[in-house]
Amino acid sequence: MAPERHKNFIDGEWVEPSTGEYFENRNPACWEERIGLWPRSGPEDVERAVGAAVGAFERWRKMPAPARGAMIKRAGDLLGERKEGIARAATREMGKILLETRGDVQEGIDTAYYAASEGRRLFGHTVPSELPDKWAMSYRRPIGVCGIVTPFNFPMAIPTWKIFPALLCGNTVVFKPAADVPHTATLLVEILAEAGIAPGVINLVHGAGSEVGRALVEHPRVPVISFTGSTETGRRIGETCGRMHKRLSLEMGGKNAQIVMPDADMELAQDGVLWGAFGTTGQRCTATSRLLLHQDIEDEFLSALVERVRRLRLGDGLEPGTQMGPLINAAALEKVERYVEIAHEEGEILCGGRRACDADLARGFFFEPTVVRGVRAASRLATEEIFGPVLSVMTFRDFEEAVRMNNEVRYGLSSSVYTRDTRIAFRAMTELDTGITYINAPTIGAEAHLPFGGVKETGNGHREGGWEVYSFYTETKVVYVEYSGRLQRAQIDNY
Ligand code: UN1
Repeated sequence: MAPERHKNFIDGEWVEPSTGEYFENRNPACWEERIGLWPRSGPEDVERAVGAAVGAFERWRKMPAPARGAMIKRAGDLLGERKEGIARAATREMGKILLETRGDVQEGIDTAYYAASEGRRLFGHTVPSELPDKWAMSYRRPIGVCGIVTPFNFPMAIPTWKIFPALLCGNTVVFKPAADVPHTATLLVEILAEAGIAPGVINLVHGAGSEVGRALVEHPRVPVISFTGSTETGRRIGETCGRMHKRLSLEMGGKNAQIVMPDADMELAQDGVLWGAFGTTGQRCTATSRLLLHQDIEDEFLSALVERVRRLRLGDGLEPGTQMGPLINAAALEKVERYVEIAHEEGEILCGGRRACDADLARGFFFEPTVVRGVRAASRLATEEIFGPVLSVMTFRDFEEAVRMNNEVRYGLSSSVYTRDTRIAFRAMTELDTGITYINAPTIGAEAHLPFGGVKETGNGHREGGWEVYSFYTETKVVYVEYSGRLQRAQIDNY
């Protein structure tokens, strides 16, 4: 049977791409399994989508924010009703286990309900004027069309982190999902349309980053871009947005470390690193890719850990009992293989280190969970983002050295420390140079209602999630109201 052809969503209609071209979406756990065909769109499709979004903006921005919120609440309800089906579709196209894709959809539901309630806040300030009979206040206005460009690893959570707040604030959206996960994106946009969002307010254009993403970023009528993905792509987007004076939120790479102090609960720290390093097959920007162990506990900790890593069950994420799915595609697998070659030179591979090649697993992009010991702090393994199930282990003498090692990479998303010492915990909170620090918990697992983002080359100063993202999607407008009936000159007449 020929795989089903899917469409773009522009101005409230499901439409074929102007190019007439399609790409195939396949299951990374079993590459011969074809899921469907999605549009390989071109700049003309972006042009139409942006035109629709510009047209819809004037009406959408005038709808009261609580009414916009009610529609987003409805989208959250529909996500809840279809959670299982969406989670299955997501696992099938991107590989992570069902438990995780259910969590991914749940993050979308939580984000919807938070956004809906924000429709009844979107606070401005009322501030005393320095002059009599005069009021001063601020309120938040939408900006316009937002270009949303998202990665494969959280095919529901990340798009909703961006799209729901953008819409709630009164902006319209053109959404370009990663080409590895077009199905989940389609299911999300179907829900938004069903929730009553008017034509043109949400538009979906499938295709390649180099074509669709680029046309969107370079479009003069798209004043806001939000991107999650690699630091290299983010840098190029940043150059364009800088030149064009666009507002840009970047969420990029990580090289997150878990630090284990000698007084820690060792089993808890092992639970943490297993989940942090091998959850989502290591394909989270928050993944634990460095394990920093106090030198006194290294041998004991690693022998227990490696035994548990060896027992991790690889397989199709839809099968109950699977603990780790495949990598997303052939390019990801090759990248991991290249890093493991380096690992042979830069450290000692304690387990894993090769493609999983038993008959079933050989049909997909499976790589054995890998632990590398004796990695030098300045080596490529210790400093570059791998985005796969490869954990580099290093040791430190004291907490000061652990902090230095944590902070010396160019990224700064997430960090974690396991200790029972309150003093160390508080020092970690203040001294670790990352956007998020976990005490006695792994580097992954950020909650949807708190600001999410990193420092240094991980981001550009913005945060997603929580209350902060609403500042990103609005402009502050200040209003002064005079009722003294005379000219009062600020800074001159007040004293
Ligand atoms: C990402 O890795 O790209 O904190 C996002 C977490 C998730 C989000 C991760 N809630 O692990």
